[in-house]
Amino acid sequence: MSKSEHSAIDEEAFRHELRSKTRRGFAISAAAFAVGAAGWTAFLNSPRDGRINRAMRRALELHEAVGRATFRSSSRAAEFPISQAEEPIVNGLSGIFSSPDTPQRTITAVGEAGAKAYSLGQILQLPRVEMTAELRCVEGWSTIVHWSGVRLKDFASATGIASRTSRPGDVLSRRGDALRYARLVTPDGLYYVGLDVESALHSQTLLCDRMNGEPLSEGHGGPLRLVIPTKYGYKSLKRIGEIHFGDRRPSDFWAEMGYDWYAGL
Ligand SMILES: Nc1nc2c(c(=O)[nH]1)N[C@H]1C(S)=C(S)[C@@H](COP(=O)(O)O)O[C@H]1N2
Ligand SMILES: [Mo]
Repeated sequence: MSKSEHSAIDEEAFRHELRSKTRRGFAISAAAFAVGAAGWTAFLNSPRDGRINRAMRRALELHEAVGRATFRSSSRAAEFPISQAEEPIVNGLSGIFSSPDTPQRTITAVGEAGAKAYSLGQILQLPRVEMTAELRCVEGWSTIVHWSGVRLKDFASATGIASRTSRPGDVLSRRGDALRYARLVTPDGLYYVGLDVESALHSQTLLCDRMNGEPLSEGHGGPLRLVIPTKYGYKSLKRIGEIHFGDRRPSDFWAEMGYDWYAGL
C-alpha cells in the first residue's frame, strides 16, 4: 500500500472517530442543557468560575469527560504526506521574547523526586521522530506542518518524571504508577498548558526543535516546543522552560479565558 493511500485511510478513520465523538458529545451536552433548561435565566445568572459562568464550565467538563472516556492511545490525529507541509503563521507570543538575551540551554523537569535540569543536547539524544500533521487553531485556521523532534513519552520513560515512584519506563503500562497530569510552562511562567497524562504520553506528542526542515525559529517556539496534534493549537506550547508531572490538575492559559481545558480527541 502506498504512503498516501495509508494516510487517506488514517484520515477517514480519524474523521469517523471525530464525527462519532462529536455526536456523543452533542447528545450528552444536549442532555446537560436540557437539565440546565430549568431556565436560561438560571444558566445566565449562575456564578462565575474564572471568566465564564459555572454552567458553561460544567458543560465543558462534561465534554471533557466524554473525550477522556472515549480516548484510546490508538486514537491518532491525521498525518499527511510531507509535500503538503506549509509555513504556519506565528500566532501567540506570550512567554517567548521575554528573556531574549539569555539563550535557553536547559529544560527543567519536575516530578515526585523534585526538579532536575536537562540540556537540550541530552533531550535530543532520544530517538528522533518526524510527523506531518495539522496545527489547528481554535480561531479558525489550520496549517499542515512537518515537525521533527523526540517523543515526550520517551523523555518521561528515560527520566521517570511521570512515575509516582520515579521509575523509568512506560508508566501507563504499570497500574497506578502514572501521575495524572502534565504541565508545561515557558521560562518566564507567562504561558502554560495542562494536559491529562494519557494525552501527554501519546505517541504523537512531541518535543520539537525543527519545523519544515529548519531549526525552529524563536517565534515558533525555539529552541524547543511542544507539538500535540490531538489537541487544539493552544496546547502546543512554544518555548518550553519547564515540564512538570503531578496529580493536581494544572491551570491552562486559554482554559482560564474560557476555552475547553481538554481541547482535543
Ligand atoms: N509560549 C506560547 N506558546 C503558544 C502560544 C503562545 O501565545 N505562547 N499560542 C498557542 C496558540 S493559540 C497556537 S494556535 C500555536 C501557534 O503556533 P505557531 O505560532 O507556531 O503557528 O501556538 C500555541 N503556543
Ligand atoms: Mo491558537
